[in-house]
Amino acid sequence: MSRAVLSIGSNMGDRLARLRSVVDGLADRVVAVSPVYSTAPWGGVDQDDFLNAIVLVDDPELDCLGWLRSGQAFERAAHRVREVRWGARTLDVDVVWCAEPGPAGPVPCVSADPELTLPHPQAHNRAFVLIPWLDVEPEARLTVDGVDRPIREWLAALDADERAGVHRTELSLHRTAGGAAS
Ligand code: PH2
Ligand code: MG
Ligand code: MG
Repeated sequence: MSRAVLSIGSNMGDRLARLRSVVDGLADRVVAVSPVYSTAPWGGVDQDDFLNAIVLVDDPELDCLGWLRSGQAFERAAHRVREVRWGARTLDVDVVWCAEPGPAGPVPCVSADPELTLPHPQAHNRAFVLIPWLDVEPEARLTVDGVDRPIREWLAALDADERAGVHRTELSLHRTAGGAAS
């Protein structure tokens, strides 16, 4: 069993369809999906606004690296090319947090591997991650440089400007009984 928090984002082409491709592809592994947010670009690159959401997932077969590989497969299917750091992209699937089972409950993965750094090293700086994450997991906590805090506190510590760039939309990624997103 491994449980993960995935941040999904798109700012090129049919952005909502890109996000839906992930939720549909993850299918029964999806535990919860946040509302969809329209978000100002983070990171200083001049580009179009993103749509962002958070997906909570669970799969007995996948470890944390497995979630990375799964996310990369969705990115390839969206014809993503490696581009400017923090620049425009058809689809980005980031593993924000992941936990594997331990004797006393899930144990968060901590990794400094540049291919998959966990928790995601920028998650606590990104309102476009923290706001939708709070929607689906209000009690979640995140450890940054040895400091463990509820994500609502990491969010409160951000500049008001960061939070002001994140707007909830009426768009939905929820799946219907037939399997398609509504
Ligand atoms: N992703 C980035 C860089 N900047 N800004 C927003 N608002 N949303 C993103 O998903 C995003 C970004 C690179 O991964
Ligand atoms: Mg990213
Ligand atoms: Mg990424």
